[in-house]
Amino acid sequence: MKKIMVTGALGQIGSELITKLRKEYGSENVLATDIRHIASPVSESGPFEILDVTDGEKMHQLAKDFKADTMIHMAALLSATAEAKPLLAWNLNMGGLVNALEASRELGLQFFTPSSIGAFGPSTPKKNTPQDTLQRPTTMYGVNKVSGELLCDYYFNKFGLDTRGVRFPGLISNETLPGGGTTDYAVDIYYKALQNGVYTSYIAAGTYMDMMYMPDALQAIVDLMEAEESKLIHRNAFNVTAMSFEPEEIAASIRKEIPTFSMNYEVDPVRQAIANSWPDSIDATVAKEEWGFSFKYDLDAMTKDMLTKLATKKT
Ligand code: AKB
Repeated sequence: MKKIMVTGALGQIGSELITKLRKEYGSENVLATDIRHIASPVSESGPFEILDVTDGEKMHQLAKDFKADTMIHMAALLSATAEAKPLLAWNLNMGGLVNALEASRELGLQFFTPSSIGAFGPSTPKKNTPQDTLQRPTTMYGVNKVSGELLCDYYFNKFGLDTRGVRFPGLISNETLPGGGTTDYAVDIYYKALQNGVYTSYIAAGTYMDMMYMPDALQAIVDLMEAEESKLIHRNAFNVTAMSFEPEEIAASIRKEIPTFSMNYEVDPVRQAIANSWPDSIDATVAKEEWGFSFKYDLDAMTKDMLTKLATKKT
């Protein structure tokens, strides 16, 4: 049985990932850590420790005491926050990652961390973006993500550490709200559709970005971590995606369930510039070939599930 330590466990991915991992591997085998403690299923359904990921010594000690054999490093600032606080983003995103890699190297842990579509930039081919291509991002988040991809490859090549990772698109979930991302509009829109029947989008019409529903994202993490090592040629930063849409298309999908839903625009120049620098749609063929990546939810299936789950929570 695996013994897994997760950083950033109260974040958007972490909080749902903990629930899934505890179901699959047993509650006592998944240590959730985060910089803050809030009473929630994550902190109450199994072991939980406070951890600031810039504290490398504490990270090492917690992993050692827990007898972890796997590290899933999630703690990071997202793209829009990183753009507002670039130095903090560098220190937290890179400092946290190097500490997690070092603890894993010293203790011989299997390692996972997510990269992002943010690792691409304006000179990257925009459509069907290949796995291996030009990466010259123009955001601090993107700089962090490309550096992180390279660092994970380095730890594998230099030290033989079993590093693995994916490039996540925007993730949509009905549990924990994202914070500080560029793709967050595609989550907010469902909440506002139910609350007011209207949404003001900060992303302009016609702006395509890749997205994925959270259950598919969590399954991708588990599948990649369980994949046979000999089949992995890329190891880190696999392109994964389930759909690509622009604001009008998600609005149309919502209208199939809530015909009176309407949308208007107040474009945020910062997040729009970030979105413009990212691909329209990425190609996940390599992830399919090397470890069988697949997904269940397309846009309409996700919309139906999101609205049903959010409506149930409201009542
Ligand atoms: C963000 O918008 O910053 C994230 C991402 C795509 O990495 N959701």
